[in-house]
Amino acid sequence: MSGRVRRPERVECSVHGQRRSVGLGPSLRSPQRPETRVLVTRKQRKSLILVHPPQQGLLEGFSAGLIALANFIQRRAEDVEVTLLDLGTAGPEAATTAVRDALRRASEPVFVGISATTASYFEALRTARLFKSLAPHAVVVLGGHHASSQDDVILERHHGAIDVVVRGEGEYALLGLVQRFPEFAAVPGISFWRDGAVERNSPAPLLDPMELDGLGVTFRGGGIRSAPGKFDHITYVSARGCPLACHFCAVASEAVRSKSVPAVIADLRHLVGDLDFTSIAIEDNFFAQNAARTIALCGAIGGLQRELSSSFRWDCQTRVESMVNADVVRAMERAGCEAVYLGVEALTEEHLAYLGKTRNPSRYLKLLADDVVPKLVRSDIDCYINLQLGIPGERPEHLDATLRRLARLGAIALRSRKTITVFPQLHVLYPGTHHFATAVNANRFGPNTSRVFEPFTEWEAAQEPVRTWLGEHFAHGTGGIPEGILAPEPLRRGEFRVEPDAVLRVANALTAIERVPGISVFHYGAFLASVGTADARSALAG
Ligand code: B12
Ligand code: SF4
Repeated sequence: MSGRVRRPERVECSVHGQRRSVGLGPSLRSPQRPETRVLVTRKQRKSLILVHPPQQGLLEGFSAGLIALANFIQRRAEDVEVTLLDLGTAGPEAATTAVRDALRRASEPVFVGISATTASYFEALRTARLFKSLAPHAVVVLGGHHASSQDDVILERHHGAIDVVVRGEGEYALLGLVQRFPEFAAVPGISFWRDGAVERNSPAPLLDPMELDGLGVTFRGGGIRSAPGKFDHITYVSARGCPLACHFCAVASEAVRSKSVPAVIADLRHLVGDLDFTSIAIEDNFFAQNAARTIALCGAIGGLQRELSSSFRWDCQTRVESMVNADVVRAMERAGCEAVYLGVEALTEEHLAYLGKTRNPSRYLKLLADDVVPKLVRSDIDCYINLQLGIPGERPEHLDATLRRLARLGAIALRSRKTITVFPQLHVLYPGTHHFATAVNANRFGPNTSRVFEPFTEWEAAQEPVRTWLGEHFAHGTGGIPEGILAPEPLRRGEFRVEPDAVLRVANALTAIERVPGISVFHYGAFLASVGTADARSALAG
């Protein structure tokens, strides 16, 4: 992959937010937590510590979600002192020291907001317990993708460590919580434990495009030690949501909201012009969903490239269908797009249907091979393909068909003296997905299927060296339930046992893919968080 990010020593906040009244409605009675009520009797500035928990073995990259939350709250709640605490590459001792230091600097009441994907949930819980052990009065809030769809399970099991779960986009929910505390029971978007049961409030409003425009991309005071994004690119999100509903995806069916073109350009000017980043990963779920916006945005990015003294490269994630439009591809090329990650996911009709990727798998595969790949390899844009292995019920004929189709794509690439890079993913089940809902309905992982992520994440944390091997070879190798490599019989009883034959099958599949002319396979090993990588990356960035 080309391009290294030059990471600045210090980042600062750049954009000012919009004000808007939320209309939270009347407060209900406050929750029965005498110890937390004591905190507000002291008339002081409140503290909000937003925590990126330890990420060992996962793809390194600080959470853009936490930066968005920090900026949103800091601008709207002047009595709240917001800090970011990055434990991404901290070992247990360093994490304890950092938490102690953060608490020492904080004034009560202290709110601790921890971000959790399914892969980081186990460490997020550990971090929550650490905060509670050092500051029992702190109000600990869990948010992020895992928390959003497992609020009831988490609160039932861990209400001693987690006080509140924020579901979905966290800006308004967290703002309501810190502003209204301790009368927070009516705040939309939160779930909490009260009188021996989980209270789940109605969803909070999503940010509208104008509000997205006002979110900064960096946060003053920094505190970020992890890499700023994956594969030496800084994460940048220009739009939220996705209208589609792929069965495996944790972010499906949410209204798309995009930043305006001038706001994106202001953000990029700040990242490149002020902070010297030269490689940017646009992590919208589905870049180029709207052709007109994409062409306008790319025109403006091209203008920025000409205006700035140093040029920058960017990549994005998109769908096969969006790259059919030649004008879009040309505009992206002219704007300095270095690569597109195509969420192809599978190269057999049967698997595409299972994944809910497209209603018409044959047409999709034809578009890919006859139109999109030829167009991309003739351009300056590199073609990356996300491909899932270990799909349940995978048979040798699936691999044969996949290799045949890859060989055709590789041959097309070679004719233009290019290669296509495959980014292998392991097929896994995440909470909140269509696949998981189907599993719950069928009790596929035993009678407690809806609670399976509790034992699963605990079990997974102890699975070395398989966990490391999976992390090095697959995105999504860790986190969700890798149904295709677990022994089926025990799994039906809710027990997890890696099936060595299945692991061998995916390992062989990887080797076979790597041998296809014109195809290379990406290796994740160098980009995983491990204790101390932050220092190595800082040196690299310097
Ligand atoms: C950029 C990105 C990354 C980056 C940055 C990760 C990060 N922590 O942000 C990198 C490349 C490092 C990465 C790594 C991984 N990722 Co990733 N990634 C994304 C992506 C494409 C965009 C995330 C983003 O910035 N969104 C925009 C921001 C504004 O939204 P947000 O992060 O969700 O945050 C909002 C809310 O979730 C909430 N919130 C989040 N945290 C908190 C905390 C509190 C206290 C509160 C109140 C609210 C709150 O409020 C935020 C603002 O509205 C998403 C897809 C998606 N659309 O979310 C996948 C996604 C988050 N990744 C996913 C996965 C699986 C991974 C990996 C496990 C891959 C791997 N095998 O290593 C790792 C795990 C990293 C980790 N932290 O656990 C899955 C998570 C699914 C799940 N149930 O867990 C997603 C959803 C992809 C998918 N479609 O399935 N990823
Ligand atoms: S996989 Fe991509 S296209 Fe499908 S629902 Fe998720 S974000 Fe949308």
